[in-house]
This record gives sequence, C-alpha cells and structure tokens, in this order.
Amino acid sequence: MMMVLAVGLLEPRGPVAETIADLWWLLLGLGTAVFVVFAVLLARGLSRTPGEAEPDVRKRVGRWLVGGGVLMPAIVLVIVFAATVWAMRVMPTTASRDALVVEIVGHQWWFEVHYPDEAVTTTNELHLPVGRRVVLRLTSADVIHSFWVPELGGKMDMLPDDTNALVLQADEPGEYYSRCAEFCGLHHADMKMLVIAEPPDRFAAWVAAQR
Ligand SMILES: [Cu+2]
Repeated sequence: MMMVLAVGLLEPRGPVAETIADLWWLLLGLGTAVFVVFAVLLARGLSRTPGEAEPDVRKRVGRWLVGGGVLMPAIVLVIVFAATVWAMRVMPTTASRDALVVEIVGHQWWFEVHYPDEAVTTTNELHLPVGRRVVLRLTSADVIHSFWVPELGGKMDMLPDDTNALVLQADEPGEYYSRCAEFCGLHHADMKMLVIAEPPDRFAAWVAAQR
C-alpha cells in the first residue's frame, strides 16, 4: 500500500509560510551536519584497535567534551536562536487598514466563517484574495481548536474565551485545507475547511454571489 504524505509546510505559497519553511530547512541542515560529524567520529572510534591507550588520552577526552559538549551546542543554539528571532521579526502580526478581515469560529466539529465588512457567512469554506494581507480573527464556540494552513502560514489556537489574530497572505491561486490542529473530541479528524486562494476579481465575484 502506498502512503501519500502531505508536506504542505515545505510547499509554501505565501511570504509567511516561506519564512517558516526557511527556518525548517535551516534546522534540518544543522541537524544533518551534527549527525554526520557524530557518525564519522563514531565510525573512527569503532574502527580503532582496542587496548592501545594513548599517553595523552585524558587531555584528548577533555578536549572532545569541551568542543562537542559545550562549544558546538552553543554555536548551534546561537544560530538557531538568531534565525528564530529574525523569522519572528519578519512575521507580520499587524496589517494595514486595507487588509481583509475574516472572523473564524471553531465549533465541534466545523468552522464558521464571517466576512464582517462584506456581510458574508460561510461554513467550512474560506475564500482569500491572492496578494492581499488577510487578518484572521480566530475564536471558538466550545473547546480549543486550532487553525492551520501549512502552505500559507503558522498554526494558531482558537480559544473559547479569547480572540487570536493571524496575519496571512497567499501569493498564488490554489486550494488548500485547514485541518483542526488541536484535538477537540470525537470527530476532530473530520474537522477541516476548504481554503480557496483566488485572484482579487474572482474573490469579488464570489463575495457578490453570496449576497
Ligand atoms: Cu477542532
């Protein structure tokens, strides 16, 4: 049986998702480099003839402990920390006044979508105009849910007693899914919403057709 694994995170279709994907690749690169160095050292150690202790073995062990146990993790952590802070800085948290505002309410087990300025309400279907910032105001009517379209941006919880804002932008037309990313009960796995990114004129036509 062939298993198809969706890796939308690595197929970014917008600037926010691109930043997250870049960070992911950096982590993979660093992890791979550390693993390769470790594997080479292990192979070298294993291929040695046992019993021949070198005179300066204590000094060498100490050097490896400082280098591999302190220095190398410190360098890796500093790089990862700097890259994460940079990614957080370029990640938009606010949007200009012309941004499209969409309110999404999580229910067990469906999504309710409001476009307050357009006076449009839909169920399990989110339309987004390509190339325009969108502010999603996320909340929940019952338990905690989570909104996530990996191709467009990060994950954000939908809380029953608060509203979280998520700023997104789609760079090209496409159809995606937002699957609930927080276990929310029996039908959690079925809780998904179709997300359609479309050119602005098609989005306007869709809005007009809803009225
Ligand atoms: Cu849910």
